[in-house]
Amino acid sequence: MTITLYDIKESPHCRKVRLLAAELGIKLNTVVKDPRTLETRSSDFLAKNPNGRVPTLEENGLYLWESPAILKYLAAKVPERGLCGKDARTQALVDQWLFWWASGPEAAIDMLGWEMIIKPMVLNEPGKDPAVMNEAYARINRYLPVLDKQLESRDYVVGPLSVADFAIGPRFDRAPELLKFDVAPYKNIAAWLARLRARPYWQNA
Ligand SMILES: N[C@@H](CCC(=O)N[C@@H](CS)C(=O)NCC(=O)O)C(=O)O
Repeated sequence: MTITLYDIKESPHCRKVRLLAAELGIKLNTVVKDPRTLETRSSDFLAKNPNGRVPTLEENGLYLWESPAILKYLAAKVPERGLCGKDARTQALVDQWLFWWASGPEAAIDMLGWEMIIKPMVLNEPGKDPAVMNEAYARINRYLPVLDKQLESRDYVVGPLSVADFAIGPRFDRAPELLKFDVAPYKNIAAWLARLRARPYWQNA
């Protein structure tokens, strides 16, 4: 059965999905839908995802959106890898970190992305409002010590490799360059990212 990913190369949310598919050896049929040209606002696309956003996954009549849900769906296809957690306890911890990430730090990262990239480069608006950016940086810096502490005694976010690593790790890849924040001071996060980035597909996914 073909799995289609509606995708755009520059989207960090889409990249999470491509990375996990590479890890699991799942072949995706990628179809570019570029929000900048409003391809994601066509009635055809809105029927697949009423939010008009990528990533959106399609398989055999299922349309799935929100990257953490997509990550879990793909991981569930290869149960022997256990990337959703091998037991109820680990599964609950995977979910905890997914929800924490999406509702807290990632929301602040997206706030920065909107202000620093989308407004000035896509919407032709000034953006870069210092008040908004400072609020986002303050939130990020409140959350990163939590992740750093978690990684003090673990190789990956919940211990063994899981979808949580794919939800969180890729968001740091272009952060220094594009969003002007760096995790270098967080030694455990930096070491964990080095482990993820050593995976052979990581740079090109
Ligand atoms: N929470 C969503 C965020 C998806 C998202 O923000 N996608 C962006 C591309 S990175 C998009 O399609 N934006 C177009 C729009 O909002 O109109 C996820 O995790 O999948």
